[in-house]
Amino acid sequence: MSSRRTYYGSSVESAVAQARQELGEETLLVETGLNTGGNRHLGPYAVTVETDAVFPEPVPESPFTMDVPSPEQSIGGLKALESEVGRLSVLVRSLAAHLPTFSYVPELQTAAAQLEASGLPQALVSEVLERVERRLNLRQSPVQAGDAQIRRGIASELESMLAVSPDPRASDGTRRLIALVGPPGAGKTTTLAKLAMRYGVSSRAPSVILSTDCYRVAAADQMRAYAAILGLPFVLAETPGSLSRLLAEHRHKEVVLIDTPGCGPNDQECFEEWSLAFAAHPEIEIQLVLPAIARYEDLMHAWRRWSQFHPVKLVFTHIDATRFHGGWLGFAASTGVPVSSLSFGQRVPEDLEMASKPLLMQMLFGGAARAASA
Ligand SMILES: Nc1nc2c(ncn2[C@@H]2O[C@H](COP(=O)(O)OP(=O)(O)OP(=O)(O)O)[C@@H](O)[C@H]2O)c(=O)[nH]1
Ligand SMILES: [Mg+2]
Repeated sequence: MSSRRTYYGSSVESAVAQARQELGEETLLVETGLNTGGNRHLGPYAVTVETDAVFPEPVPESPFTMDVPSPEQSIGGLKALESEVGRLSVLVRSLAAHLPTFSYVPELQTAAAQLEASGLPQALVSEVLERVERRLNLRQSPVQAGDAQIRRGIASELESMLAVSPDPRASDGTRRLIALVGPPGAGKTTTLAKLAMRYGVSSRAPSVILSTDCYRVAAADQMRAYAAILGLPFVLAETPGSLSRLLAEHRHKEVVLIDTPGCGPNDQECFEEWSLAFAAHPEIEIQLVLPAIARYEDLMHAWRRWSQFHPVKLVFTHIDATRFHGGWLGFAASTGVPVSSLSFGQRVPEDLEMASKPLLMQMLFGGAARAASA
């Protein structure tokens, strides 16, 4: 049985073409004219054709039509969704990190904001302030604590979480062997030169500077030049295997200072080889050199990587390049590893200070806190 069907278009020709494409060239045109119905959005012209084809019942158009995406579009969409969810979860975490601040007693709220702004991780800020709150009985006491008292409380809690160890450990009673390890550009070579001045030249102890930095072209030249200026002998351990031999050759030196290459994340081989070579010499005190300008999370990341060398002390450099000292202090408190020294600039040897708790607190609060905690 034949039936009639209407097609629409921007012209009669395009409506007919559409009908023929769908129903075949033999389609019989029965009527043409202007589209005056309620579906004018389909085109101003209408053509009606007769056909024997059977059509399913038209499904009413839903006001909530949805395009069905192709598989490629679905994958792209999922990826976009995934990245949006990731972005939102970071945002939520960072917002959540600030929420507990509101539960501090009013006396601690300014201190909380200042400590967080310094880069001290939020968990540590909460821990310190909760301790201060208990110690000063701030929830119950009707007497308001003054700023100086709160600051002293914070300094004293933080000091109890931090360790310092400025003097190198003496193995065999007198010998001091120090190796500086750490990320590229952290300041290992410069710091080693400062230590060489302090422990080698100033103390007049028989000393040697040893470098294992033979990976990059002329890398050891910087250390060699410092050794020449300081008037100390310099030796280069060209392979991890040669470390033991050179240490044996210099066993009568009281001070042995070892510079190492800043193996990056892509130098895994260099990393593995040297960490094994150092593991065979527990008499060497390994100090991890890290830039104070790095964020707490970056320092933690570096710690996970460099702990393969089993560092027993921390040196923070580039202290002069930041005003926010909570990140590295929080890192030192979280790891519990003692801080040995702080580097405040490039000058050898002036810009190195041995670590002390008052100095660390001074960095966090400025001079007033140092006086308060002293
Ligand atoms: N402002 C400032 N610059 C520093 C400090 N310590 C080192 N530097 C500078 O930072 C740069 C890198 O220092 P290096 O001592 O060569 O660092 P490194 O860790 O030996 O670097 P690699 O051997 O390449 O891994 C040099 O220009 C230093 O002068 C510091 O405490 N403050
Ligand atoms: Mg170096």
